[in-house]
Amino acid sequence: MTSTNLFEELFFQALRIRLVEERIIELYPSDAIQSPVHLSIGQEAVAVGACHALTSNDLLFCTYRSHAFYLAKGGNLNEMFAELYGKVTGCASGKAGSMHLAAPEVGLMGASAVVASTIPHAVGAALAAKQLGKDQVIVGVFGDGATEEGVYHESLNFAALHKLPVIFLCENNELAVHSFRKARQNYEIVEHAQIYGLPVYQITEGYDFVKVSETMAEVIKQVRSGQGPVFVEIQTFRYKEHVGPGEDFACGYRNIQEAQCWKQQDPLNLYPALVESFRPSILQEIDAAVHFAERSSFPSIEELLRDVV
Ligand SMILES: Cc1ncc(C[n+]2csc(CCOP(=O)(O)OP(=O)(O)O)c2C)c(N)n1
Ligand SMILES: [Mg+2]
Repeated sequence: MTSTNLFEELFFQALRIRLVEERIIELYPSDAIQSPVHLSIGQEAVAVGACHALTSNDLLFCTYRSHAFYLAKGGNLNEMFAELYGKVTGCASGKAGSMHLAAPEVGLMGASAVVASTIPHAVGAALAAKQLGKDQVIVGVFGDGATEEGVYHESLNFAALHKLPVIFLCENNELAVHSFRKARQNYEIVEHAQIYGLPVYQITEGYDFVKVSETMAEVIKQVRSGQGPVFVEIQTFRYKEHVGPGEDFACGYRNIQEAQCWKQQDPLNLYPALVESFRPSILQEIDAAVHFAERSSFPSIEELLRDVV
């Protein structure tokens, strides 16, 4: 594939995620969506670049902000909208909602509302992959806030000690809800990760999906060859409020200029002709997925305890 084709392919994926989330914003006031939503608008390039270099055999564990990763890993769009609507045809039969999407058939093993809680799951899966001799790379995705949790540190240490095939992927948007990283952390994320003996990569241009994908391809190759875990920090920017469909610049904790700076570098804003060429087919797909969710049924009472252990 030429680099132009790679750019267009990743652009398409990133635009698809953005248009899906913009549809969620449009639908939200109707109350048809039955769960809180943590949108990834502004952060799409991380998911798109990271997933491009993975195979469907590779596993991914992520956070409540996971629409982008679900779609980039190949999760079914109809099942995603149905899940948001709380319908039985959803990817978790309508019982999980936006914060707990999963598509194990394509390697998206789960997401969780509890900060940092899927990091040890990724490490456990990596331990299993190593012990069973599987040719599998596992990725654990988390935010900058998760690096303050004890289980994060235990996970890095264990993975490094046992040379597990896991990538720790930190989506650093510098925020945990309304609190800036500098007000919470007396360490630099990659410097601290190095203490555990992990090789680290840092990408400051987190809007550049080609750069993310090329770096991740190199990292994945390294991990697949059995050299042990790697840590990747990607700087990114959340355009919307922490949770919900709106913006929060009026709250006063951050300023809109910073967002404007990031938006000026965002490829989805820089190539309007490409957006227009891809938009009709994506909107058609989204219309069909929303229609699928609308005409699906809510789960019956018998469904309540199915798959619950
Ligand atoms: C263990 C735990 N503590 C606190 C919370 C409340 N909480 C929800 S999201 C969040 C911020 C997490 O920030 P970060 O990890 O950077 O992810 P981001 O939302 O920026 O993607 C917090 C503190 C929680 N869900 N779980
Ligand atoms: Mg954050």
